[in-house]
This record gives sequence, C-alpha cells and structure tokens, in this order.
Amino acid sequence: MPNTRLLAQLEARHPAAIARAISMVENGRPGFEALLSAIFPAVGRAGRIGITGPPGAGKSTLTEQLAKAWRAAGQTVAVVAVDPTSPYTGGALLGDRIRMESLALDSGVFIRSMATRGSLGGLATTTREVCDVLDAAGFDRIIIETVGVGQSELDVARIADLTVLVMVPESGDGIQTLKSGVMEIADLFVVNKADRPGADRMRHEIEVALGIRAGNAFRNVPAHHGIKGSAKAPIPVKTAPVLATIAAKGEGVAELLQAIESQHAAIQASGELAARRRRRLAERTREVVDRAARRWVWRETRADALFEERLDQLAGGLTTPYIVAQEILEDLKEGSRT
Ligand SMILES: Nc1nc2c(ncn2[C@@H]2O[C@H](COP(=O)(O)OP(=O)(O)O)[C@@H](O)[C@H]2O)c(=O)[nH]1
Ligand SMILES: [Mg+2]
Repeated sequence: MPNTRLLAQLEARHPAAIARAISMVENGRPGFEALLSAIFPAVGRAGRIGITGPPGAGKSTLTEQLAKAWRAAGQTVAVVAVDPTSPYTGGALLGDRIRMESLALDSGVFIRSMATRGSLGGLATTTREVCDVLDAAGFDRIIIETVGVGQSELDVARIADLTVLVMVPESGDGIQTLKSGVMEIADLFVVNKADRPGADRMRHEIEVALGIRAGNAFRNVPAHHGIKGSAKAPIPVKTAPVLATIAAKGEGVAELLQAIESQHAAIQASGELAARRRRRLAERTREVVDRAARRWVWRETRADALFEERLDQLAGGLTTPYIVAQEILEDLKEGSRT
C-alpha cells in the first residue's frame, strides 16, 4: 500500500515530501514502485525540457535563466540536474551561491541533483521516475540538465518531451558533437556565450549541418529526386531553430523561451509529442520489467549463491562467464518447472 500521507503531501507540493519521495525512488526503497504506480494517473501534465551539451557550455546558467523567466510568467518549475558537475544541491547552489538564491527561496521552484550511481534500474529510468514525482507534485515545467557527451547521456536526454542542445563557440569539438548523434535528438540548438568570438561561425556551421542554409535544404535526398510534381517530392529535413544566447547576462533567453514554447506547440499539434510519450511509456514499461527481473534473479533465487560458488573457478580460468551464466539460467528454469 502506498503511503497515503506522503501522497497527500506530494499533491500539496510540500518540499520535504517531494524530497523524501525522490530519495525513495532514487534508492529503490521498499514501496517506491507502489508510490510511482499510485501517482501515475496524475503524471503527464508537466512540460519536460531537456537541456544538454558539453560541460561548461552554460547549461546550468541557462536553466536558471529559463526557470526565472517561467516563474515570472507564473509557472512553477522543477529542475533535475543529471550532470554531476552542476552546482545545484537540494535547492542551494554550491559554486556560485548568489546565482540561484532568488530561486532557492521560491516555493514555486524545486531543484534536485540526481545521484548518478547505484540505481538498480539505470540512470535514465530513475530520472524518468523522479520527473514523474515532480510532475505529480504539480510543477508546470521540468527542466532536466544532462551532459551530452556519451551514449548514456544521450539516453538520458531522450527522457524529455523536447531537447535543447547547448553549444559554445570555443568548443573545438563543435562539429564532432554535431556528428555524434546528438544532432538527431535536438529540437532546438543554442549557441551560448555569443559574447565570445566565433559564435556566428558556430551558428552557421550548425545551420549548414542541419540543412537550413540555402542549397542544403534537401541534403538528405538524392540529387535526382524532387522533380516538380513528382509523387516522391522531397521532405525537408526537420527544422530545429538555432538561437544565440548570452546566458550569463540573460540575453536571448526570452527568445529561447518563446522558441521552446512554439516547438512544444508544434510537436503537440503534429502528434509527435503523443508519439514520443507513447514510445517513452513502452520503453519505461520494459525497463520496469527488466529491473524487476534483475531484482528477482539476484535477490530471490539461488542465482547469487551459484555465482559465488563459481567465482573461484572463474578467477582460476577453469570456466567462463558464459558457462556460468548458462548454468544459472538452467537452474532458474528448473526452479520454475517445479
Ligand atoms: N562569457 C560567457 N560566460 C558564460 C555564459 N553563460 C555561462 N557562462 C559561464 O560559463 C561557465 C559555465 O557555466 P555553467 O552554466 O555552469 O555550464 P554547464 O557546465 O554547461 O552547466 C560559468 O562560469 C558561467 O558563468 C555566457 O553567455 N557568456
Ligand atoms: Mg551544469
């Protein structure tokens, strides 16, 4: 049975209750799945915005600016920082205390850093579930800050409705970043630190890569296609806007907010948002099954004991992980037949 008092406090957006529910989820404490199941009907109202990009690009600064702008527009905002280098800690900011102070004192804002290790179900799953808690608590916007460098981070970026990719002129690996698959997941590009040299060139490079620049608009279509009147008229590549900001000064933030709102409205109107949410739900359910299966195997069967028995043989080179795995699986199947 889910804790009904905790549920009521969550609904009332009680900060201590939110923090407690999140800890429960993060640590997989008893009852966390019952809690998530109980809040699920209230989930789906919040707009989830992923902010990703290389370290130091200004993601936290932009997040803070967006949060302020949404607050000014009367929206409540939750921030989930999956980037371990981000200076948020339970509502206060470590590195640069002054920056987030106005937000930390505001009950319409909730800030949480994710523990990036030790979650049984994987970081992406746990992050989704933490977002559910915040969603059920009634926050209008959830900003998820992630570092966009590796594949696992990209998985995390995919948990949002909409993903903003933040880049900076001096990231020498700019084009590398563009090629590494981050490009496809972004709905919006931001060149931050536009006060630094090279910002225009960076923006230009992104637009070329995206095919927004003239002459490149149909870059993904073979040259002989696209004859006028042909049934196989080329479909333009998805246009993700490219914006410039100076996050540290708040410049371009209003435009970014506007662009986020209109992209959100566009993917909602086209049915893309519903499709993304459906995909997420399917992925989620599989992950929950995987997690439960893992938990069952290692905690409730003889698998772990068998594994321990074979460890010396494994280390001594007398058997292989594959033989041991096969043995464990056979044993599990035997068990299920009795
Ligand atoms: N010059 C300049 N510095 C910025 C700008 N935005 C952020 N910064 C600085 O860049 C550094 C990294 O910012 P942060 O938001 O922590 O980056 P993150 O790692 O992507 O979250 C901080 O010292 C910021 O003050 C900007 O537009 N221009
Ligand atoms: Mg950060």
